[in-house]
Amino acid sequence: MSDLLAALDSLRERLKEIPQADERRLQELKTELLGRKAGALTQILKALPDLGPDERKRVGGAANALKQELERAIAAREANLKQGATNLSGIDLTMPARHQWHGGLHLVTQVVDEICDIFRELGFTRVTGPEAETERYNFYALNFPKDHPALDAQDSFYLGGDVVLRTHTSPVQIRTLETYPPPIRIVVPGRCYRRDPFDASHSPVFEQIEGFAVDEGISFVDFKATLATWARRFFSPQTKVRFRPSYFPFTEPSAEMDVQCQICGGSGCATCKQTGWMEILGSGMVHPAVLENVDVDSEKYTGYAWGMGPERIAMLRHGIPDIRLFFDSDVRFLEQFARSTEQGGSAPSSVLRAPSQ
Ligand code: 2NL
Repeated sequence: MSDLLAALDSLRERLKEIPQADERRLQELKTELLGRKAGALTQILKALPDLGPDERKRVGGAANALKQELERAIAAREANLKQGATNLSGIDLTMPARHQWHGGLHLVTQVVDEICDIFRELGFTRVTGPEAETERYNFYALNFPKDHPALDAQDSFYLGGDVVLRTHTSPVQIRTLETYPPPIRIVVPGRCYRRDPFDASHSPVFEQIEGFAVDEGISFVDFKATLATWARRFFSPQTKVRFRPSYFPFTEPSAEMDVQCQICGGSGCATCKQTGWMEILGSGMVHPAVLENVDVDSEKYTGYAWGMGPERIAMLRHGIPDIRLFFDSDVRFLEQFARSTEQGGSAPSSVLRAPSQ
């Protein structure tokens, strides 16, 4: 008999489930507990005739009391659910959902992806590599003389010994040349570090994209045509470009590329300092010494290379006056450029990691 009372006690526990049940669960509970054939309480009531009179009275009384409680709880929940369903008629199901912010890509990230995607169409593979480099990869392989000022701790961040935070992404080109035979066409975006003041036009941490092509028979014509094609796709089809002589240790000859000012169209304004032109990148034909440093035959192979600053390009394109705005994380600034990642903002199409040996 105490078995039956214990069974009633555990059935009483199940009362708690009723107020939480949805419509379907409530029907299941009704059958499980009060079902005419297999209901748990019905089973107990069925056992009553086999008991002695005293026991029958005690168990029967408790069972009937519980049955009433269960029935009341179920009826209350049924009424409750029905009321909820009726209330739904007052709700406008066509009302647009509340706006939700899903985040977006930083303007500099968008510019990097856009630039690399255009070069991808022109046959260039996107490659990345380490930010901590040895002097050999960051300087010597690139034909920097031992006494070049960039090798000074005043100008670069040394991590100890000959390990330095890369000052440009060129080491990735060296690693790629060491690993893959030409023809090579790559674009290399990534963070770089220089001991520069943090002012309106400098940041000690900045993004760079370098590009690099090495093959048989590459000439200055290929280089000009490729970069001019990129500029017209990135800025606008009518954009004019010009090349001015320059100097870098790793290219010969070297050139700066300007594009027509995107703010005034070439007539002269504050952004272009009244010149009508904006300097976009430094470039040149790969110096034969750089190729020889990684055992590429400079008689057989030639190439071109360039380096550009995505922050600077984003600033010129949008008339942003201060590079520090990119690092402040002020949402009022950033959200002006934030295409939601769900509305066409895209991840880079594909990235190859340069092997580290
Ligand atoms: C600039 C100038 C430049 C390169 C980067 C390069 C890399 C190798 C060999 C030859 Cl491995 N050149 N890169 C060439 C010319 C210019 O960057 O003003 N960047 C913002």
